[in-house]
Amino acid sequence: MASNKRMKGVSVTLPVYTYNFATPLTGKKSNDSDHTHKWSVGFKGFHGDLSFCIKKVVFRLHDTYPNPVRTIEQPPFELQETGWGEFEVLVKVYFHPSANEKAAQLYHHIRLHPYQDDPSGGPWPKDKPVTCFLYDELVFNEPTEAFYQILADNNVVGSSGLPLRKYTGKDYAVPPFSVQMEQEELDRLEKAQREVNQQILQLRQRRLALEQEKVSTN
Ligand code: SLL
Repeated sequence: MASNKRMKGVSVTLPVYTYNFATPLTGKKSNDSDHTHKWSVGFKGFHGDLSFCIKKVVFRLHDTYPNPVRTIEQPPFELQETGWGEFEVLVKVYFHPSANEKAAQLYHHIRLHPYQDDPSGGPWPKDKPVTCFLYDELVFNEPTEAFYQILADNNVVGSSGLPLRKYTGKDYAVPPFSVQMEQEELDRLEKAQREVNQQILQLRQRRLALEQEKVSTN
């Protein structure tokens, strides 16, 4: 029997990401269009198909678009468009009513330009899609017993769903996030923290030495 009782003190995290891919438009454009790129924007999780808990995703585009509010009701929660400029999309994620959760709001910045050379050296190839991935987490605090069961049945409880190792293949559509990447980031932060602590220590000692010098010359 599905229960709407909330589970006190329980919190479940669902790691997700938003993405966009963009390539320049080639070939003849219609005269009244100033669009330069075709692009897609989307929302995904790391646990495979999320339609077990997500009812629809609404993408709110820049006001220069006709009908800027676009609703996608089934996976892939992805939208294709063309345009000329970069902007922030509001991504509103709606859960099935049985989840008893409010809609979540994420933001994705649509990137059209590479802003860097190709990692292999040389300029960015014209036909290589520009990609932008943003990691996020949906946190369900005190879910209902029924929703918790759905999350558990879909392996969300107790597993981030993130791959262990960094992806080294060539598929541009694969997000870069992994347990390894997270660990490397934590290591970088820890190293930076150690360096800052070391500098603080050195500066304190220097100040002390200067103060003692001042006392002895007075
Ligand atoms: C910019 N702040 O100036 C941004 C706004 C808006 C992009 C970018 C519209 C397409 C259309 C389009 O590409 N808007 O007119 O249908 O770069």
